[in-house]
Amino acid sequence: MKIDVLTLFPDMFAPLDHSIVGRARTIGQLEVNYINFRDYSTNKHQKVDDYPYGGGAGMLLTPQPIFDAYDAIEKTRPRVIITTPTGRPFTQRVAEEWAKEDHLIFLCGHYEGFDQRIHDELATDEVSIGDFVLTGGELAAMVMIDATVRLLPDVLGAQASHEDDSFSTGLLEYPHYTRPADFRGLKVPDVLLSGNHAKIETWRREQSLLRTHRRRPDLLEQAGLTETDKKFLESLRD
Ligand code: JFE
Repeated sequence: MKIDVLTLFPDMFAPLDHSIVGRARTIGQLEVNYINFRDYSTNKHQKVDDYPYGGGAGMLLTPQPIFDAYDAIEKTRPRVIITTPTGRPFTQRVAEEWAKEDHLIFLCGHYEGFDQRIHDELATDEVSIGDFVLTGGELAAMVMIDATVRLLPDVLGAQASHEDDSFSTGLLEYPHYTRPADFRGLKVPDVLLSGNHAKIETWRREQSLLRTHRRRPDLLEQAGLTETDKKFLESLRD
């Protein structure tokens, strides 16, 4: 996969080098380029922002530097992703779709965002990482890049497969324990030490259901519950 990031702050992406994204690049599954679109400004002071027509607070990113930076990228119909609080929610399903692509372009805004013509002419995907307002698109782009790149073949290596990740099953993951079995009197649940794999599987499923019921009841509607699952959830109400 190739990822091009158009940003005024390429240095903000340094943390990705220390993450799974660094590994993906090392093993040759990923190429990432950071393009500072200020370099494409034809303004004598390299300005990239301007006042909003109609008035109002704040500044907007002006089309020229971004269109020119975009035109300079060699490409055959990549997704062009804008991160914005007004986008549709970024989810695991979106990451799974993007992980199938061979080229992604991220446009990272600042100030109050982009002139609408950038959205209309360049963006294929407008996505939000949550209902809060960041100061710019870089942190949101890093989150999306991390979630997408870890799904590329071989990137997680010997680490766990992502099939049971929370959200892939539609439920939150069950609690995990490792050694010691007793830490300062805090015991690992007996069932996990029992060696009874059928009982362990039932316990894990019920813990997932319990956790999802308590923390994210909205997820239960889409979760594909069995009759046994539904009976267990009913029993929680008594
Ligand atoms: C930008 C800003 C006021 C945007 C209507 C570029 N999930 C998520 N939260 N925040 C962002 C994404 C995000 C992404 C890109 C951004 C915020 N801002 C700040 C300020 C109104 C805005 O959009 C600028």
